Amino acid sequence: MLALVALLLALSAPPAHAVQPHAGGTHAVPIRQYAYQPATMTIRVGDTVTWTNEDQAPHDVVTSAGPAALQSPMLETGQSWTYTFTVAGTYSYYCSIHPDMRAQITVLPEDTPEPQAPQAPPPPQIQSPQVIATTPAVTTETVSPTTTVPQAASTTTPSGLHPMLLLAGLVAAVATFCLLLIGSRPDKE
Ligand code: CU1
Repeated sequence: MLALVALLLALSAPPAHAVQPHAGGTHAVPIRQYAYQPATMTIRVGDTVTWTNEDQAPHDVVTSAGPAALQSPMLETGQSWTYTFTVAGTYSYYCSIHPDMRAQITVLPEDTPEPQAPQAPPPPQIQSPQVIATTPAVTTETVSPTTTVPQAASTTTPSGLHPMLLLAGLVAAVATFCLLLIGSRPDKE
């Protein structure tokens, strides 16, 4: 069981890192068949992107819009160009030789806690079932006292008879004792 849990944790951890590109991370964008792959990607400030031309035709990377201007040299087959994004924002770029080749990179601020947002909702969802779970428990406890109340009433009724019987027995015992005393005195006189 522990091994299974450890395996699940180990398997779930790497995707979380893949979703959140850490600052200073590296990303590869191959240029294949007149297309940047992937055409859209989201990274963080401080991340580095490397474009590599895998086509026979030359390509480059030129921004058409964005907070900073990018202009790569012409990349021949097998050549690559690396750029480190320092300004957050959305960058649209294209190939100056093939303007139909378009792609986009969204650069998030470094301190944006993206994976913590989906993690925050689960705790309140867990807490609300716990509150609901305690509420029925209280109601079941309140039901059980009502059933014990008639039991207590029925037990008090027979227990109330016992003192009466004890009193009657005591009275009878005292009476017989007194009668014995009275009866013994005239014999001596
Ligand atoms: Cu091109």
